[in-house]
Amino acid sequence: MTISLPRGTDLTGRAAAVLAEAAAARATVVLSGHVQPDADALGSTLALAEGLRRRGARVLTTFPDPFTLPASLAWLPGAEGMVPSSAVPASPEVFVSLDAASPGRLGELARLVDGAATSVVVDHHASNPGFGDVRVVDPAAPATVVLVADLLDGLGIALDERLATCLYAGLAADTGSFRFGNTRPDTHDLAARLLATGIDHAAISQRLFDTAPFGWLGLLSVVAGRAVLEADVGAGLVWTWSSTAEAAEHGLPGEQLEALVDVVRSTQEADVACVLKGQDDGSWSVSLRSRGATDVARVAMALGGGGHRAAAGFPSHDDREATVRAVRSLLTGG
Ligand SMILES: [Mn+2]
Repeated sequence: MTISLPRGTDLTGRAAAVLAEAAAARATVVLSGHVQPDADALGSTLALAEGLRRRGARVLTTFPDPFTLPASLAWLPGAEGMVPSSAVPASPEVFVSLDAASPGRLGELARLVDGAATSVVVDHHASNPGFGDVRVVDPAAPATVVLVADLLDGLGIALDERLATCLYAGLAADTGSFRFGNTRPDTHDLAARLLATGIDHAAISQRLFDTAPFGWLGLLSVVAGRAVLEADVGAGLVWTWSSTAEAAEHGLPGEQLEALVDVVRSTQEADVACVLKGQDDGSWSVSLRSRGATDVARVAMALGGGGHRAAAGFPSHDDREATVRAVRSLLTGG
């Protein structure tokens, strides 16, 4: 079923109606976030799944392989009930994609976009090309959980502590704890609603952002120590690298590499921060951040990735020097 709507149609309302209808019919709904899900992808998935379950749907939550969650996210309510992609039907009545900027970000689950009778895409990436039958794609939304909160309202689901914990995790993560430019007045309105349910927001933030094994300090010192500043590239570039193997040397899981860019991007002399993260297969996963003057989503998209204006990423199969050269060239070439 493809639903095409004229411009300006209330897409959130339409999507809520489609989901409400599916729930009332006890339909099977499969929900997934992007590969290596972050707090927004996971919080969106778990909150919407719980809402649909309460409305009567048969709900399955999953995410693309590798099917492992970092300790910083595995505690989210409902995460324990997620199933590997191999355990979900290929042709469910409804498939919901959350926080995935493109079908490619769904890995092996991308086939459900066409395999499901109806696919619903909920996302806030500026680079989203538009896919799925029903699209709730709003680049102005600071997080996908904001769109999910609207859907839950549309479904008539009252927010409680369990739902609010999932939503707050995504909201705090994608707004940098309300520090990034994507934070709007209504972002704080939603945060207030979530806090009013009684969630322990300090504990949520500590688990998400301020908890790492002692080995993290050793890894950080090595990676920060080898950072290179190229102040004359574009509005300034600072870059460094690490790898899952190096993280392991410090007794850390690979996901610990994700937090490195948050330290590197504080460099005053560089508008763009770039961290190359070597993967188990020898390829690079590259994180880009802008302090405001550079559209790093444009850079990432040109190199086969995607993201937001101030935070984006791309994969690379080139060597380290060639990968940085490609970034440098896009930053200077305009
Ligand atoms: Mn997001």
